[in-house]
Amino acid sequence: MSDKSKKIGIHELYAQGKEKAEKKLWGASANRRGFLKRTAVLAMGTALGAPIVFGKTYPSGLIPAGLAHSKVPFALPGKHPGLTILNDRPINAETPPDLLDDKITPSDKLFVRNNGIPPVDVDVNKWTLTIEGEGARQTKTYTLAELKSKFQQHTYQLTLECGGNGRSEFNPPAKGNQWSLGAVGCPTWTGVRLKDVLEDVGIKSNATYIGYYGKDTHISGKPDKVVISRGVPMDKALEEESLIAWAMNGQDIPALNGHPLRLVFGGWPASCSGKWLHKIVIRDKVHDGPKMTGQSYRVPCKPVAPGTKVANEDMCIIESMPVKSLITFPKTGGTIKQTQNLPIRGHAWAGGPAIKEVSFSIDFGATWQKCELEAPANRLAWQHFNAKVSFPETGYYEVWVKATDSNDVSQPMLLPGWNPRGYLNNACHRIAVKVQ
Ligand SMILES: Nc1nc2c(c(=O)[nH]1)N[C@H]1C(S)=C(S)[C@@H](COP(=O)(O)O)O[C@H]1N2
Ligand SMILES: [Mo]
Repeated sequence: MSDKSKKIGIHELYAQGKEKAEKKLWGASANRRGFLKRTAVLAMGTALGAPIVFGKTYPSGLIPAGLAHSKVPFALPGKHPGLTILNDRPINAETPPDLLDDKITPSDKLFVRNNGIPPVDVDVNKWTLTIEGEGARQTKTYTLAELKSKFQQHTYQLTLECGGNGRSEFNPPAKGNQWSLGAVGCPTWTGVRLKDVLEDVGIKSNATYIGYYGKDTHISGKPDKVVISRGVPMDKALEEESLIAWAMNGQDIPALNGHPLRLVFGGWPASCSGKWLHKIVIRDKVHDGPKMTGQSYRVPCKPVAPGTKVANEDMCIIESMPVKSLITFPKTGGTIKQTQNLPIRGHAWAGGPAIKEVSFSIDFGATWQKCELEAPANRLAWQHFNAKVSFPETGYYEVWVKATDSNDVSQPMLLPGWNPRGYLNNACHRIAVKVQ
């Protein structure tokens, strides 16, 4: 379901073959008794926005009345219809750059990257968070209400970017979701400091890493199979901006983004920020949950030629994300009728350092001019830039934007180092402009 132009009605899709339609929409069809398989019922519940209570006896082939007038692919519940759906099982959707124009990303415009199936039966009154592990002085469980009342609450604007954002440009191509530019966003997050909670439990001197566990379920349908369990080293875990959050932009976190509780580590691969959070382990070694080991979220420790096979032991865990920027206005491909003072704007960020300069080029990187740059709302929030661009005559141009961080590291103009899984593409964003 990657081709958005092929939007058809759900009846039409089912008419072309019920089994095929169910597999396409829900990932599975009938079980031996003619009912819809459990995983498909879960996926259908996500599209409907509520769990199907009597899903056990949902007949295969039946179009849910709640979606009878839908076009497929469906708009994702709680999400802007302009998001580009890359995959629907699990759900992965990115935000086109022009929809990321807000200084604070609205909740319906934050991308979605799911590795499994979100929990459909969330009861906030029963939700708990347990902290345990070799590096914890005790095992302790908090209810959501306890977290909210016991610890001081903090709000930060924090940038989340998937480690694979920009993957679609690598050659030879890397497997995985073919993210282009929009697996990034910067909403505000409210919660408690992870540090305060870990200190309340007690951190032993052997503590090395934290790891998370979420309540999503594996795509295979196996109830005990962990979807993803990643984490961060203790020094990142203990930073002031590292949050256990329950709110995005002052409201409940959207279901697809981890309601009712998630970790948020601004500036690090968003895969560290566990959604539907119910357990944190304090480890005495580097956490080794699913997608923490092997080649996942790792790049070659030393640069390699494109296409090189790299042994696991030569792959290093991605920590903070590199300096990057995005032009959110104007939209690429537009025609303008002015040669003077075209406003451009967007955001720039890096995974730890602040941005100290953003510049633009209209001559393919030969010369650069400075943009105006705003200070971040807080550490690890993206920064806004704007400029007025004048063109010498009518014709085709590309506007390129390049950010430089406080360590004097700049974005590469074109593709950075190839890596087997296609992470960390922080090449300059380019937009096409025709001046008539
Ligand atoms: N429990 C859980 N947490 C998760 C994931 C997941 O699939 N399950 N995906 C991770 C990845 S790879 C990314 S990029 C971010 C995406 O966050 P978002 O969907 O809120 O944008 O969540 C991370 N946390
Ligand atoms: Mo990700």
